[in-house]
Formats: sequence, C-alpha cells, structure tokens
Amino acid sequence: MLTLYNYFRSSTSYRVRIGLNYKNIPYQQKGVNLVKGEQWAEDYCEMNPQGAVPVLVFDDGYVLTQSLAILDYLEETYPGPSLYPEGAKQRAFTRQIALIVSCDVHPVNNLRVLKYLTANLGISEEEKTKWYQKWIYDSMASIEIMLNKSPYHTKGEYCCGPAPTLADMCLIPQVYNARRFNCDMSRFPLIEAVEKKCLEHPAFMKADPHSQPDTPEELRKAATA
Ligand SMILES: N[C@@H](CCC(=O)N[C@@H](CS)C(=O)NCC(=O)O)C(=O)O
Repeated sequence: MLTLYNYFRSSTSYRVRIGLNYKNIPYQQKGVNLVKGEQWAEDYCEMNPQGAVPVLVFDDGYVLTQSLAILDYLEETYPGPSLYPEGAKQRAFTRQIALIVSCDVHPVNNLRVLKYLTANLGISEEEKTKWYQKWIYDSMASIEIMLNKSPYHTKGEYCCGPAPTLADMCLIPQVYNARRFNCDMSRFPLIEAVEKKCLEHPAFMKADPHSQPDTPEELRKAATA
C-alpha cells in the first residue's frame, strides 16, 4: 500500500490526494504537522531534504517528492482516468493553469515564506495577509480571464472540459487556501463555478481537508456543523 505523508490543509498534499482518489489508487496517510515543525524532523528530512509535504512512498521503498512529479508519475504508471484531457492544446491549457498555481502563486505564499516575512522581516500579521491576498488576487484574475477566453472551458464545467484534470487538482486546493486567508473569491465567478463542480466530485470530496485522518477535531466539527 502506498503511504502519503501529508498535512490536512496543505494545498500540495490536497492536490495529490485528489489525484490518487481520482485514479482510484489505494493509499494510507501519515500526518506531518507543519505548524509543529514536523517537516524538519531528521527522519522526515531523510525522505525529503526540502522539509516539505507531500511525500509518497511506494511499496518497493521508492520515495517521491514534489506534488506535480508525483502526479505525473501516477499518470504514467497507473491505469484509470487520465489527469490530462485529450488533445495537445487542451493538455497545454491544463498545464498553463496548473503551473500558474504551482509555480507562480504557491511558492510566494508558502508557510516558510510567510513565516520569514513575520519572524525575520518584522512584517505584521495584517501586512502578511495583504501579501498573501495580493498574489492570490493577481493570479486568480489571470486564471479567470484565461478561462473566459479559452475555447476549452465552459462555465460550470471543469477547467478544461467535461472531466477533472491536473488544472482542477491544483486550482481547487489553492482556492481553499485563499478562502482561509479571507480572499473574496466572488470576484472570480468562473473559478467559483469550477470549484462548485469539482466539490461535487467524489475524488475531491474524499480529499477535503476537513475530513482527513490528521484533521483536528474542532475543524472536523466546524466543517460538518
Ligand atoms: N513545490 C512543492 C512544494 C511543497 C511545499 O512546500 N509544501 C508545503 C505545504 S503546501 C510545505 O510543506 N511547507 C512547509 C514549510 O513551508 O515549512 C510541491 O508541489 O510539492
């Protein structure tokens, strides 16, 4: 059985959970509490010297880090529904969205960056939230325009056609995180419609940060209240 080292509300972990669920690959989870700094434990850094989640460990001991590398490996080695649509242009559009989230937005809003801003550069909590929201709003505005212009997107459907793709698997966890930082997502109606569609899909529902083995009890209750 595969083992996913992850954290319930880490968006990169959430991406991989959705992908595993979507491809119907069984896995067990081990929680790595990022707030407590468990990503920096010596034995964890043996697996991932970057001190980050997710890490996926295979039955033969093969250890893989980086959510997009993990998802692409699953795509290449497991049967089941593809994480990409048919057609080179459609696949390129899928990567375009996935890469905006994973290369342009997530890195500047990562926990270690936010911590550095407050702990080392003396930025206040309020300024930190402004920083977070700035990069979310810029990137979501671009994605909204791209969805609007794309011949491959229909309002109320997934990012790129009638089935979920890597684009949705990156976008939805980032939207989840944006809401945690009080970003006003109603500015982006197409993205909100994609979110609504995705959250009805079992692969996304099962990956919900509020129902993972390491989700704290109080958040579990808040989610179902
Ligand atoms: N590019 C990496 C990023 C991994 C990453 O930084 N994950 C975050 C959680 S979403 C993390 O573990 N942060 C720990 C920290 O910043 O200390 C990926 O896609 O897997």
